[in-house]
Amino acid sequence: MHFTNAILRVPAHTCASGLTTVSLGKPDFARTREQFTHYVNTLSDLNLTVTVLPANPDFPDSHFVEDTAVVLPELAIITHPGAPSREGEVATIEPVLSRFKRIERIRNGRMDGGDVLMVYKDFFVGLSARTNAAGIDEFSEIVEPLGYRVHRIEVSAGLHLKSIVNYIGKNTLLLNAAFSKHRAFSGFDRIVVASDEEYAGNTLWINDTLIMPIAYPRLLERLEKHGLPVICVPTSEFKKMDGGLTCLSLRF
Ligand code: CIR
Repeated sequence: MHFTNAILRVPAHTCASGLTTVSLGKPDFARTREQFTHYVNTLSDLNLTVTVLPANPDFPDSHFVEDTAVVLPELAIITHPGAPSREGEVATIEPVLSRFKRIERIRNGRMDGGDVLMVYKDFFVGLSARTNAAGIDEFSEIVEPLGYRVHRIEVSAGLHLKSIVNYIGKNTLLLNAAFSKHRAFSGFDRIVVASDEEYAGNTLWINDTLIMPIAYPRLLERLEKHGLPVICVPTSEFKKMDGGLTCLSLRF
C-alpha cells in the first residue's frame, strides 16, 4: 500500500448546512477553509500529487470526498452514499477518477467510503447507518475476483467504521475499546483509543507517516511510541460536522 495521489474538494460556503450528529456548534467557514488548506499542504508535503476540486455549494458535505468512492490499485468504485442529501455528490467525482482508474459502481445497495478500510488485500467494511448489506454484497462481487477478502463489521455506534477503526502501519490498528477484541481484527496489533479521545482514532496513515488531529495528547504520546513520524493538524471545524481526517481525501 503506497499512495501517490489524493483527490480533495474545497469546502463550500454552505458547509454549515451539512449533516451532523454532534452538538458542537456551527463550523466557521473561514476557519474551515484554513484547516482544509492546512490539510492539503500536509498531503503535498508528503509528496502526494493532490487534485483539488472546486467547491460544490449544492452539496454542503461534498468536501468529505472519501464517502463518494473506494479506490484500489486496479480500479475505482463509485459508491451510492447512504444519506439521500449526499447521493448527487458522486456525479462530479466519477469524471475525475476516470482519469486515473477504470470505474465500477455500487448501484442498488448503499455504501459510504468512510465505512471501507483497506489494509493491503483485506477490506473491512462497516455495516452501518450509511452502508447496507446489499451495498457490501455488490462491493464484494467487484473486489473478490481481484483477490481481496471482504470482512463485514457491524457498526452500531459512530458514523462510519473509520470513525472508529483505522490502519496505522506496522500491522497495527487504532480502534476503540468496543472493537479491540473483535475477531476480524485478531491478526493485528491494536492500540486502543480512550473514549474521551475517540475522535482522534480517525488518524490518517500516509506511507508510514501518521496525520492526527491536534489536541489529543494521550494518543499523541502513544502514537509517538509506535515509531512512525506523527503530524498534528487542526480539525475543529470538521469535527463539528462529524468529519475526520480520512474523510477529506481519496488516496491512491
Ligand atoms: C456526513 O454526515 O455525511 C458528513 N457530515 C460527515 C462525513 C464524514 N465522512 C467520513 O468520515 N468518511
